[in-house]
Amino acid sequence: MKSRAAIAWEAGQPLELTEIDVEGPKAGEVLVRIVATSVCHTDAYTLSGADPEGLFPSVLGHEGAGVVEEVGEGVTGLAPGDHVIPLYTAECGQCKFCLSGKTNLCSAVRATQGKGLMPDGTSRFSLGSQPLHHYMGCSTFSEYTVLPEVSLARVSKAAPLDKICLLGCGVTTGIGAVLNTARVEPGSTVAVFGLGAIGLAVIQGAQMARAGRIIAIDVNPDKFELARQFGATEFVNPKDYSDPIQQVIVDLTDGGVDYSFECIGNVNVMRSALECCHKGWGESIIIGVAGAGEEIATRPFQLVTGRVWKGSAFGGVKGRSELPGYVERYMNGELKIDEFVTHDMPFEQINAAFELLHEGKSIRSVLHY
Ligand code: NAD
Ligand code: AHE
Ligand code: ZN
Repeated sequence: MKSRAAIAWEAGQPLELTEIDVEGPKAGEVLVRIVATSVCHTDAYTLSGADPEGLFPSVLGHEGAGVVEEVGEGVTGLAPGDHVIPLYTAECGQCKFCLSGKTNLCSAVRATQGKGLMPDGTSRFSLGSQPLHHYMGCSTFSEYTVLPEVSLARVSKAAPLDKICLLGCGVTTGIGAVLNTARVEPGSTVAVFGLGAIGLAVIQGAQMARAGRIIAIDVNPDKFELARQFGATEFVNPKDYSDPIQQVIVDLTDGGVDYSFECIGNVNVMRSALECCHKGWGESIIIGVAGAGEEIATRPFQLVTGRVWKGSAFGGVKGRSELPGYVERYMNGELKIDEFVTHDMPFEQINAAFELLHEGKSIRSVLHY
């Protein structure tokens, strides 16, 4: 079938809007009509050429929501008409990872996903004779996309797809990093580096966890007002200080924070986020994604003296079993999503959505097909 899509032909170039060919679902696969998708910084990171797994040409996009159109042979858990959120972290429920009870990282489709292919090693996307790569197992920048059944969470039909698409990545990642990865306790002092969708979702999670102080840090002061609305209690622009930012935070907090979160993808800030943690117990969670070849560093003494460095992927959330509950909490008014949507636009304006993100003018732009 034909599908409206945006193709990433090469690193650093705008996406090309065109009509591509999408093959129907094979065994264990599902054809989904994406109704809305947003642009996450990770899409921009891969398009920039910094992603060691980045492949071109490809159909990017991983923060979307849609409706099942057709299921392949052997698919039993989904049917046409179901509302779904694509998952870049699948949940098969059967692999060593899923059975461990220790992680949300599932191994069922991850190897082929990283190669831009479906589990059988082929692509469902093409333009003429040119095959196109899938991206993060989702490719939500095509109106019609094909995913493995294990990469789809079935959610309530009552929820607006143009809002819950943000649960496909940003909102869930930030909240989950607080509640699952860090397990922030009531009364804790929390520092959040970077106030895009991920950082704001961390702030929301910290408020849900009843943190005592939530320190919001960004070099763009335009981000502070929304951070305040999400529950941040203090605001720090590193540009206002001559001291290193870790020293500024340590001075503000009588020796350091209980938890810090890096939501930027900057390895220097990752170090600062670790080093602003309190001696003996402070934990720093890396959420930001850094470019090929970049590495983190600190003095081992920082860890010897009790600080802990952790990372979090999709907030430690198991998508098929837990995302329906996130959707319910949104519908019950227990979880904010609408506030992240700073722009709504037709899918055709996708390159403008990337520009707004780069310019720091948007939190999330939702694209409507
Ligand atoms: P974003 O671009 O919307 O937000 C980043 C924020 O960081 C901006 O507000 C920017 O002003 C700020 N910033 C930049 N440099 C800074 C500095 N030196 N000090 C303080 N603030 C600084 O991005 P986003 O969509 O919120 O994504 C944030 C990061 O999280 C990206 O690296 C993205 O790839 C990553 N991410 C990871 C996961 C995961 O599962 N681990 C999921 C989603 C996104
Ligand atoms: N491809 C990159 C890694 C990118 C990365 O870390 N991705 C996050 C999700 S970012 C969503 O916006 C993730 O979940 N990682 C775990 C995984 O299995 O990919 C690289 O460095 O190779
Ligand atoms: Zn993302």
